Parts: sequence; C-alpha cells; structure tokens
Amino acid sequence: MTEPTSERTLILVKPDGVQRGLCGEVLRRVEAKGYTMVAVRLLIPNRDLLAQHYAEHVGKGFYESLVGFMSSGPVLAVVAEGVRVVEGFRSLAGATDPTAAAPGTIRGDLARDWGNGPQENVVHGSDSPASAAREIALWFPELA
Ligand code: IDP
Ligand code: MG
Repeated sequence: MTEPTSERTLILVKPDGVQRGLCGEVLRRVEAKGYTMVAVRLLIPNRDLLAQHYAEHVGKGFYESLVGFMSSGPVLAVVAEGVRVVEGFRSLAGATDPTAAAPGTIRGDLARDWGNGPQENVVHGSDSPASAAREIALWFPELA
C-alpha cells in the first residue's frame, strides 16, 4: 500500500558495491529503516545513460574517471519509497567521501578510498525529489 505523502528515490549500488558483494547489505539497511522497494534492476550502464544521470558533473575533472568506473561492471538500480525517503536514504548513505563519512552510515561502514578520492563510495542516492523523478525516468522508463 502506498503511504500518504510518500515519495520515491533512486538508489544505485555502484560497481564497487556489487563486486564486493554488498547489495544484500545495502538493501537490508533500506528495508530495516522501513522503506519499501518498488523496482530493482541489475545492469551495466552505458555512457549515454551515465551522461544523463551525471549531467551536473559533465566537464568536471573527475567526470571521465567516474563514467569509466560506473560502467566497469553491473550496477544494482533500486527505486525505494516512503515518506521523506530521499532525505532518509541520503542520511543512511552518509557523506560523499567515504573516508570522512560517519561510522553507522553505508559509506562510513562499507566504503574507503582506494586511491581515487571519493569515487568508489558504494552507493548513489538522489539528492532531491526533483532529481529522483528525473533519475527514475532514466533508469526505469517504464515507471515514468
Ligand atoms: P553524491 O553521490 O554524494 O551526491 P556528488 O558530488 O553528486 O556526490 O558526486 C557524484 C559521485 O561522483 C560521487 O558519489 C563520487 O562517486 C564521485 N565523485 C564526486 N567527487 C569526486 C572527486 O572529487 N573525485 C572522484 N570522484 C568524485
Ligand atoms: Mg549527487
């Protein structure tokens, strides 16, 4: 049943998280928090999808490296639902830089710097309801 005033967010378990076998742990935390999964898909994203997903970062110094990393293997894409889930998942994920991310968060507990700064940080989460709607339409066009 859809909750009143519920919203949706896009979560990605990035290639580092899938390769390290952390999909179950990420989904466990999302479900344990109380959010509902609406859709899941395992795929290797192409450059075109990533360019749209990371449109705000096109042209930045780390962009090419980020796209190379994100297309290096399977990504688990998840749509989760619940009241304030966008903000709630960002809180579960923790700070972008896994070295600085607080213990107790996904990035703080499960990610570290492997020499590429904050690149390999296990998860993505939409940063606003507007971003979530845009990103869900990219990764799950059938839900739009
Ligand atoms: P967010 O994922 O916490 O929203 P953003 O600033 O939107 O962080 O950056 C998107 C992703 O790009 C990050 O999650 C991380 O994987 C990567 N990234 C961000 N800044 C850097 C950087 O300075 N070097 C390498 N990768 C970066
Ligand atoms: Mg972001």
